[in-house]
Amino acid sequence: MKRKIALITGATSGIGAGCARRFAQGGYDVIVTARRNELLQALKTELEDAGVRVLTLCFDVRDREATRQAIETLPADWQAVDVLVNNAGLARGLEPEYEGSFDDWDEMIDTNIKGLLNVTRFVVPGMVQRNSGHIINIGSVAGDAAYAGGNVYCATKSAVKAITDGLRIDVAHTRIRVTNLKPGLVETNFSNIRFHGDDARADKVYEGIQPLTGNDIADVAFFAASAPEHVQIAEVLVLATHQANGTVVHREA
Ligand code: NDP
Ligand code: 8X3
Repeated sequence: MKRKIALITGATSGIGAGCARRFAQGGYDVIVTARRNELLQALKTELEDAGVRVLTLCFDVRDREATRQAIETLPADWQAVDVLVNNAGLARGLEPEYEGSFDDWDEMIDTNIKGLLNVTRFVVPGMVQRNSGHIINIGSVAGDAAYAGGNVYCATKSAVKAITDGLRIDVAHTRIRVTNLKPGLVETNFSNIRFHGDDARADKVYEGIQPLTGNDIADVAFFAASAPEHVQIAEVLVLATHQANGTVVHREA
């Protein structure tokens, strides 16, 4: 039987790296993408040592032409992507909207919205042609409601919800499934990036609570992909046990 192929964006860290490992462990060949090639190569070596077929694609999802080039020139035996995990993304800053950085806003909008759309636009036509596939977009609890300082990041994740719902409508006549997977607090490089390398501030985000891990989210993504073909897990919110929503977190002293 032909092995399935999963393409995971943002696979050099956190949730994306977890997904690469989980799908690989679950019998998929994996296409791993991100901008940091040395980390992609290390992941490739690790997974290949475990007997997995791996293809690396180094590109920035904000660069539409590079994205097109990477996906349209996939080797023939890698073209039939079964699962796309649109994970590459980031938050920048936590300032009030009236003091936000234009550069931070552009980076979030260009990556989380336009980048996700770029990858979708080049991968999904093949799925439609094959009448088969699964797109798992990594949204967020932040897309459910704004929180203090979340403004533009929350807006990008609300956009992921609308884009995911829209795609699900547009492929309803096919066998393609579309999932919005919305994590809460996951300890990855997310907060280090959000606070521009202020690691002490990043650590505080996860103080007093056991956060989720990238592997926890990967397990849910793999579960959604493994559901029977007639079952479409359309949306799933995954929170740490002591997190109730985007603003209510119980922290132990
Ligand atoms: P990490 O910072 O650990 O990982 C982000 C990944 O995205 C990296 O592999 C990075 O790779 C990649 N990436 C970022 N920008 C680009 C780009 N322009 N082009 C290609 N790849 C890019 O964070 P997480 O794992 O936490 O984040 C993954 C996703 O999960 C994001 O969409 C985030 O919004 C979402 N999320 C995270 C939560 C959390 O609490 N951590 C909660 C809810 C959602 P590289 O730098 O090598 O390009
Ligand atoms: C990441 C979760 O709550 O830090 O999307 O925005 S949160």
